[in-house]
Amino acid sequence: MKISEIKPGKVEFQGWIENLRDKKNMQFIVIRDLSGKVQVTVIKAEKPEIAEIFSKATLESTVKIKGEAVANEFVKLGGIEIIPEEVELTSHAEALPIAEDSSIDQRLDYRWVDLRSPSKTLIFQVETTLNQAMRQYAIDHGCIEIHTPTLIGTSSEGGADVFEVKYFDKKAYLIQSPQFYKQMAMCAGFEKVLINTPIFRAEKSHTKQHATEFSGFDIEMSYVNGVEDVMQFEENLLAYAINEVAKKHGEKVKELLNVDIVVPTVPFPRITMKEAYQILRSLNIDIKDGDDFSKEQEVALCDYMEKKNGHQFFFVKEYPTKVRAFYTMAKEDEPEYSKSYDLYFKDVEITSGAQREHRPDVLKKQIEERGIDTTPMTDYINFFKNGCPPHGGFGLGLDRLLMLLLDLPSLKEAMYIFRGPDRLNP
Ligand code: AMO
Repeated sequence: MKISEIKPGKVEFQGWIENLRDKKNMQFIVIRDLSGKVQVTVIKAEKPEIAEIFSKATLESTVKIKGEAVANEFVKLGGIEIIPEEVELTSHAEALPIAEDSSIDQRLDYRWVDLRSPSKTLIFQVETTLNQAMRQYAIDHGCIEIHTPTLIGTSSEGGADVFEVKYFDKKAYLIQSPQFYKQMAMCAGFEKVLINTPIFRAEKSHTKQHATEFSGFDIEMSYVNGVEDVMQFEENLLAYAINEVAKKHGEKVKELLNVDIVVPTVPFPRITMKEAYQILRSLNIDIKDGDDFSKEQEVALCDYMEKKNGHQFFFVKEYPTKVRAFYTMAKEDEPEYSKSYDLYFKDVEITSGAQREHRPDVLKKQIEERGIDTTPMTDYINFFKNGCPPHGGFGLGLDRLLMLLLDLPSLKEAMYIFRGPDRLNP
């Protein structure tokens, strides 16, 4: 049974030795599992063989206990104590290699110990609910969930930040995005898809929001009339999922992490890139038309938008075509700007989205214009030669969303196991 289910009567449970006080005549042991803690009381004269086991046990060893739970108003932990009848030590713990005040990098070396606390477990309970609710919303709104490979024969986003792997006698790459596969699903008539997949980026960035491997949540949808359809889908999905997190974990998150989960109202504020340029210039920040944001410009814009709208999210849409990936559709009336967007949460970009160029001849031209060799892209371009509806979608970084939702200092805390330029272990 779980410790939280213990009531007076016969009990059998397992857990970790969290605390052990070995007195002259008695032992008081606190046992913990994920659901709670309970005190075990041993009267040495009555149970010498059990007292012997506990006298040799170390903190954080695990035990299996059979016994009698009895009410005792003097016991602080729930007014119940366990009088053990049988005790088996199921593992022995060596002295712990880290403490609460160890640095994050020391803690990551011993992540299995670092994670042993209710506030850390809560992060992953929140992630479970968040991801499940996002999937649920997508499935309820017509998405088919597809499982796509992480090995690919060509770089899927352009750019240099791709990991190369040996693939028998050829080269393969780890996906930087499931972009090609989700677009292929539109060519296959799937209409709407959802993908949860690991994503790899060979970026030597040491920031709070960069990892070399992270969890992507991707959506692609057909028959769109523009990027607005995609943005609406995303804002509704996020509002739904964050509301589910608030309902299920809001109180615990406040208690253990001192964070308020704010359920965002829809629609999220939106600005165009041209408006963003004007805002930045009004703040005396120099930015030229056609430029992408620097990190400082992003932070200044996020700060301005949050103060102006009292909303933690906002979209920036219609980026200059040249700063976006080759698959992005340009605006018909103004081709130097594109049908694209990014979504910001607090001060970080959490999503890129766009309507895609689905006409194979235009797509090929766009790839060439960016100086990318079209030969390895042949299969990708071929997807669109047998009919393909107008479509768009987005890619969201689940780890970034979780980090920001819980105000965690970096992805190192938000990811179960962090992968960065200097970290491949454990
Ligand atoms: P983009 O490259 O913007 O777009 O990536 C989408 C989202 O992935 C997250 N992200 C990261 N998270 C952690 N560490 C990183 N190094 C990292 N890089 C990106 C961010 C980002 O917004 N194919 C397009 C999406 C699309 O258009 O559908 C793409 O990959 O949250």
